[in-house]
Amino acid sequence: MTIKVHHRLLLTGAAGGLGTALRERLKTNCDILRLSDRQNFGPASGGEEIMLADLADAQAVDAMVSGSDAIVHLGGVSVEGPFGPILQANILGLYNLYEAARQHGVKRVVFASSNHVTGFYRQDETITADHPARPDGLYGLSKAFGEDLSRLYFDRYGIETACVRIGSSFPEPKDRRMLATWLSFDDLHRLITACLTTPVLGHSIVFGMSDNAVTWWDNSRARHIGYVPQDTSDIFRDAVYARTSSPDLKDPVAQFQGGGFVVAGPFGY
Ligand code: NAI
Ligand code: 15L
Repeated sequence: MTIKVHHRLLLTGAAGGLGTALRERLKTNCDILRLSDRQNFGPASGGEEIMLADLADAQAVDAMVSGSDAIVHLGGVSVEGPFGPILQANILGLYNLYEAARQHGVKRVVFASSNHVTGFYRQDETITADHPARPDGLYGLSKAFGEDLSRLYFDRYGIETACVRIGSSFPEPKDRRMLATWLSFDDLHRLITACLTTPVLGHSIVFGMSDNAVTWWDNSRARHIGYVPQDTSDIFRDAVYARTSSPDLKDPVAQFQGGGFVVAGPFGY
């Protein structure tokens, strides 16, 4: 299987859960995989280089991006929490990343957005990428900012971006909600590969999910990316039902797509 398209591919957030899962897989997509995070995560192995950088540090981000042909951007705050760190990593950090991309001529970015951009849609609604954002907290709001920022850099400078609204990417679905939102690591890699290789990406929003029977998201606006999931949460359904109780349908956690995120964080619900 030969799928290299880029010479040097930058992966941010490389020390995190998804960065760790993608590290080996993404080596098929490039000659050199440049790994970055703000925390030390050990030495580079074959075909890799490591450049540590805090996303809030414009100079460090500029050096991190320099020489890259494309970026898979996973770095940043990945859960709901106080605004300060979200502001630094997900808002200022994203601006720094796109400014560096513009200055160094990087033309394609895969941005790890989140289902929490639309977390306040209900679990009995099916939405497309055309539905307006309804963030379920400060974290989701920061990802909505990232989607808008990347659109500006496409419209003005032609930098193509796939905003991948990742559902729940873990080894297995942990609860009943994740039967709808689950994205296997292999499907995540398939989706990123499709985003990196499709001839014309433009500025696109795609929901990051496996081929789950229950779903709240319709990817028909993203057919041009060519993502075909091959895994499904359905094989876990009986086990998840056996170990979890029926949801209280009056509970916002069970009503809204964002699940626990709709009540998390500094303000509550
Ligand atoms: P994670 O929290 O395990 O990894 C994030 C990484 O970003 C960490 O290694 C952290 O050190 C780094 N980071 C945080 N602030 C930084 C800063 N200021 N400068 C440089 N690096 C910084 O998160 P995970 O699960 O690996 O997610 C990766 C990305 O995908 C995140 O952007 C997250 O929002 C997004 N995502 C993940 C989902 C999932 O199911 N795992 C679902 C939806 C979105
Ligand atoms: C996210 O955006 C988080 O990064 C991840 O940790 C999960 O909680 C996921 O959403 C989810 O909605 O399950």
